[in-house]
Parts: sequence; structure tokens; C-alpha cells
Amino acid sequence: MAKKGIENLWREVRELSLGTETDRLDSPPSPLHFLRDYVSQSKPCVISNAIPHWPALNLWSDPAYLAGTLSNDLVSLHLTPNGSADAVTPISSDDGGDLCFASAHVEKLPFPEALRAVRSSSSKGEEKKVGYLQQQNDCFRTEYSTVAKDCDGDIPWATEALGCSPEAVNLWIGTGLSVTSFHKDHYENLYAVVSGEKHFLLLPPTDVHRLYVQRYPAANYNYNRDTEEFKLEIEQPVRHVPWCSVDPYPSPEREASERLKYPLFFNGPKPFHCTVKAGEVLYLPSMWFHHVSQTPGDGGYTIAVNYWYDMQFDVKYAYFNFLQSLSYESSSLNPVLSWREDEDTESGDSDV
Ligand SMILES: O=C(O)CCC(=O)C(=O)O
Repeated sequence: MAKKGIENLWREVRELSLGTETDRLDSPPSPLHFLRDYVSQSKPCVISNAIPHWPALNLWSDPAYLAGTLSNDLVSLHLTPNGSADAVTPISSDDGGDLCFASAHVEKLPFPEALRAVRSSSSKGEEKKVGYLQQQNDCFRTEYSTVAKDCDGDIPWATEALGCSPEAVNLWIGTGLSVTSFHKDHYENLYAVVSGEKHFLLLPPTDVHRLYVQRYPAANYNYNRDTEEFKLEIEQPVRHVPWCSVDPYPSPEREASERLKYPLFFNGPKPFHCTVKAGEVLYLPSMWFHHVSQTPGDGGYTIAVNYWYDMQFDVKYAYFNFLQSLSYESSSLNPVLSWREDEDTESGDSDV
């Protein structure tokens, strides 16, 4: 019974509000414009010429500047064998296809060494090791405070519209090999690209059933520097994490089976696709599902800073929880209907 209603919902939010393309603004909106047309409608937009005065736009495309300025700073390096951290991954190749939620091996290293590890990333041949500099715990204001002056401490028109300062500011430095899997966050996100390009696939919260959120056992990659090998270990005691099952870009060998497994995603309305270039800012509303890939800039890296502002836990949030609690035929083979009550994850900021 819910099936028809849910499909109408996907269509209606597009017809009434979202359209088919992400809005683009040529300059920063006023706080009122931003609040009225985007935040209150939970509608993403990309803003050009948003950060023209940031020294980072010129300085950070030279890796030597960053390595020199941050030469004494310890930063968090995330390592995986394939560039996919916080992603649904086979536990091993010979276990009959059981899946887990795999997190990266994380090391704290002096910035120049960590940057070299990102630069030498490779997921082919003998050398399978992909580095991504990131840590979603306000790392920009802690690990990278030496270069914080190269950017603004907030996005002023967003701060005024949202009525608070950012709760966390995070830095991301990667190459084309790092991909962030579909998930959502309980934050209003202002995502500023400083070097290279970020490619976002976006789905509104109304489309939650199309991501086939299921509970996976949490696992961590452990990297052994001597053998240069990764071992994926299931956390003990076992803890389950609800996560989106869909990989929107499966390899050619997996494509046919993934399309059969996840028809609501592959046969439903197209996700919103937007590329955010250096100097642009994406407004990514809270609870929107996003998948992120990247293309490096001239210096060899994609660099971005994002500002997480607290979201309102209001009626939209209550509607979302209700919608998610409805089972939808094929998306509920292994449902997570009551995961909020029996949730045993500590993933904190990202809950799917
Ligand atoms: O840049 C990325 O790889 C992921 C960004 C993201 O997921 C976020 O800002 O919430």
C-alpha cells in the first residue's frame, strides 16, 4: 500500500521544489535569500564566487606551501587498499560474499609525510594503498590550525541565516582514488572546494528507501608497514552500523547484479549530480544522501574545507523518521526499521 505513495513522494518533491538540476548562484546569497529558498526548503545549491578572498585559493595549489607551513603538525591519514573508507565491503574474497562496514586504518603523521602517502596512492598492481587526509572531528581547527588563517572561520551568510557558528570544520585532501560512499549527516553542510573538483551525487531524504539501508558488522582495516598489507578485522564485540548498500558506480563485472539487487536506485529518478569547482561552495542540506568522488587540481590534490552547522531537529526530521519506518517491498529484505532504538553504533556524526 505504501509503495504507490512513496513513489508519488519522489515525483512530487521534484515537481514542486527540487526540479531536475541543482540550483546555481553566481554570487553568495543574502542570509534571507539563503534561508528562504534553500535551508527552509531543504534544497541544495552551488554558489560560485563564494570565497574569492580566501588566500587558500592561490596558496594551496602549491603542495610545497602546505608542506612547509605544516611541517611540524601531526595530521590524521586514512589508509585503505582501494580508496573506499566507511563503505560496505566484502569481508573476504572466500566467505560467500558476506559484507561489512569497513573503516580506514588511521595514523597520525607529520603533515609532509602524510601528504607524500596521499600522493603515492595507488590501487593497482603490487602497491595497493590509498591515502586520504581527513578526520571528521573539527580537524581543520585543531590539526590544521597553522593554515586556518588562509580560509574564513565560517561562511558568514550561512552563520547569519542558521543563527549559529559552525559546530565542526573539516579539511579533506585526496586524489581521484578516494571515494566517499552514500551516507547522510545530521548537519547543514557548507562544502567549499579550494583545489580540484568534487563530484557529488545527491538524493533527498524522501528517497531513503532507494539506498537500501541495512545493518552491517563494523570492521577496521589494519595496515602493517612491514608486510605492506591490509587486514580487515571485524570489531569485537560485534557492533552493527546502518549504512547505504548502493554503490552508484559498480564495476562492469558487478553492474548487472547490482542493478538487479537495487532496482529502486537504478530504475528510479536520477540522483542530482553536481560538480563543485575550486572557489565554489555547495550547500548540502542536512539528511540528504551524498556520494562523493574527486578530480585533483594542478597541484595533484583535491582540497576542500567543509563547515558543519547544527541542524534543527524539527517536523522535517520527524517526517523523515516516519517515512523510514515504512517498509517498502524490495528495499526491506533486511530492514533497519527500528535501528534508532537498538542502534549499537558509535559512528556519531554520520548515522547512515
Ligand atoms: O569529501 C568527501 O570525500 C566527503 C564529504 C562528506 O561526506 C561531507 O562533507 O559530509
